[in-house]
Amino acid sequence: MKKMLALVLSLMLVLGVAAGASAVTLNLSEVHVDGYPTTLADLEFARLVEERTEGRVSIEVYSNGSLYGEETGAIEAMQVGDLGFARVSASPVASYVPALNAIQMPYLYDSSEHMWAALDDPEIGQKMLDDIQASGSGLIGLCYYDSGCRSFYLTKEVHTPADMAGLKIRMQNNTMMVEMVELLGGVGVTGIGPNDIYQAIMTGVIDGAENNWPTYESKGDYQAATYYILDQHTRVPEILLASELALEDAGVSAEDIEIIKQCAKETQEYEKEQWRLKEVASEEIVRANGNTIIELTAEEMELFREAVQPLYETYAADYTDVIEAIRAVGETLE
Ligand code: BDP
Repeated sequence: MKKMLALVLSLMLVLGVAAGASAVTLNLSEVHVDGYPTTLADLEFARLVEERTEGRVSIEVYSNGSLYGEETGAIEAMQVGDLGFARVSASPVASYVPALNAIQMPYLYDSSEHMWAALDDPEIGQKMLDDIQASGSGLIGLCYYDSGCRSFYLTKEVHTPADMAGLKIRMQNNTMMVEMVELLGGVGVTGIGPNDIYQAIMTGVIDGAENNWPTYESKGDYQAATYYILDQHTRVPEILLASELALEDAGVSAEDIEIIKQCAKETQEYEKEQWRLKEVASEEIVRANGNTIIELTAEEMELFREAVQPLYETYAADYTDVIEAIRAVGETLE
């Protein structure tokens, strides 16, 4: 009888330990295709988290917008705890955390090095990541990824803002970005997810959109809008986000949240390397397709730059300290 009791007790203990250490699986939403730099980084993040938490936290990556075709949907799902993670552009996140506009103002950075020097700065980019959570958004900013420069791609040849008059252009869900295109003479259209842009151009709902070389190429949009106008209006970093509520509901410990943050940071350099390779490869594909790539003259570029300056008054007036700090970082690089 005693033996029996001991057996039952030890069985309960084993089961109890197993239950206490039970693994949780959380989903990660990604709009890009498999093999895209951010998707590769998501997978690397998932691999590291699984390894470092010794299986306590597993992350399932859903690419190509298969969970949420629009990033605002993913962000809102994270706010209510329905989704664990998402890799999104900083642009739609600014609709929930307006301070984020300060790191994606048009013509703010002189180069990729400039942007990274600002994002890596503890007082600028890292503070901004912390502010995402501190703002009460319910989101945890984990790290940034590279996304190059965004330029317009259209069904029509454009060299100046005047040429853009009346063109309907798909923009990300961010009112500043919509106003930007309006200051340039176009009409901003939102609510179209990255997988639906091709069709919207083909059916004449829009005359084009704007993005970096890899998205223009990998979504196939380069086959619908063949003029790529290198006005390079913004550098918008990508952000890997976690949901405070989803982590809490899943019972992820504070120690494991620290591990998750650390793993995310470690994937940043990996994504940047993948980005460098993909940017070149995508440009080659688009050029080989015979698309018209429009390099603007210095004067034409200046027209774009000047037209969007009012946004600094409307959207960055509360964050002049951040803008000045970013500019100061740029000066140290010159
Ligand atoms: C790409 C970003 C992606 C955005 C997309 C867009 O990587 O996160 O969803 O732009 O324009 O560059 O919606």
